[in-house]
Amino acid sequence: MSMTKEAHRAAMGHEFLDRGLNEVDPEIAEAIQTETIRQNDTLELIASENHVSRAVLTAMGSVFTNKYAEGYPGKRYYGGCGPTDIVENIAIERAKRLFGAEHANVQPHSGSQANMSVYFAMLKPGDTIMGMDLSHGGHLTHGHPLSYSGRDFKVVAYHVRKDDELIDYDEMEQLALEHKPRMIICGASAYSRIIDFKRIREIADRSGSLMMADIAHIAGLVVTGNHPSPVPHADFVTTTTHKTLRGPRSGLILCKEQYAKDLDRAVFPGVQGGPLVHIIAAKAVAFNEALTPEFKEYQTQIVRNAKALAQAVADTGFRIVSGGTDNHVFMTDVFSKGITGKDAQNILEASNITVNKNTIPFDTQKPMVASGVRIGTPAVTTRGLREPEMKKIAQLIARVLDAKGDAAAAIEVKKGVKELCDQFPIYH
Ligand code: DSN
Repeated sequence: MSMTKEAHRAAMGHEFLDRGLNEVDPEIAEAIQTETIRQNDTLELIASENHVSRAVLTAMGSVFTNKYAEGYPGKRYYGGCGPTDIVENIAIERAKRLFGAEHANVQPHSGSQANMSVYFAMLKPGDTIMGMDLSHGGHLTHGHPLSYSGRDFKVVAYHVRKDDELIDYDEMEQLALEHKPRMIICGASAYSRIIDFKRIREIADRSGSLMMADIAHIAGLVVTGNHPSPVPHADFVTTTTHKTLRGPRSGLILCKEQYAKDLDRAVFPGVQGGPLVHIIAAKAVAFNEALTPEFKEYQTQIVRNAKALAQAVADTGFRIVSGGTDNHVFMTDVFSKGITGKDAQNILEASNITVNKNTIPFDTQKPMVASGVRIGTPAVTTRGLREPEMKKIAQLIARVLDAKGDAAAAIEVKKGVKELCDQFPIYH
């Protein structure tokens, strides 16, 4: 006797397809719920984090996760890519419009893979590259010895000046003329001042170097005119899409048309296999959000908040690296009050304020200890906090750090954080 269609589907565990997460996997469902509560009850000051819209979350959780689509729109190695092509073409067009770029590749899974793809397209192992020293604010993938970028290439690092903690463009120029790097990499993960992309282009022209700007941190500021754009100057611009840009956790590359073919080949099949179509869909949604006037106001408020918070933290007696900020982030030298970055991070976390420890230029502590904490305003600005709340946050930070995290202070500050968070919920 043959099985009914329903019995056969049940025997294959087919009903799993339609069951909810709570039922199928309560452990993971509970962890997601706990994380949702943690985010709601936390002042998120990690400069590289943000809270995406429900629309972005929906696209990320869509059935496009089921699709293989190696190749590019109109040139795929798989059938059934019609809707995928629509999504990828929309994402490309929006990215080009948003940044004013000649060519966009929306397939990189992350910032690290975006950078790797540019190197793969233009460099050979053994070539010389020049990037900003990690401990001065650069990024692992800009030539740090522990990253692929430091393993495959000869690396020359430039720095900030000791006196004002600003990028030393004179040193950059002198090193570039001396070492003639194939590529100069600029952009930072812990630098609070405007980056002079025009000057870097001039240096690259003098040393015969390509120029790559990694704007992962400041992409949102760039597209809204809150930071000068590198697009007219750089041969390649890379970015993540989840920081100030407030999209899904992913990457993006922009370049001049002349490099388009080499770049696309480097991303796929050079560095990656099948693209994450659900994430590309979410990137398209985020780019659309970033094209609105509200996004410009949001980015402007991020900067206002960062300036207000840096000033208010300085008013409590902490030294701010370079004396303040022009963007979304600032580095607080907590060791100026005898606390290590590591201890400060832990003390603040116990009161539901999240930051990350970070080395500061010319740090005397090891990276895992560090003298600083990096503080950024993209996430708290998303949930609606403004300048008056920045003053409150600074007072909460100072209260618990000055008390070295003693129990009474921790409880009091946690209560203050909860009050602020309750006034500004993330998702209703
Ligand atoms: N981009 C780094 C950050 O700024 O947090 C992580 O790689």
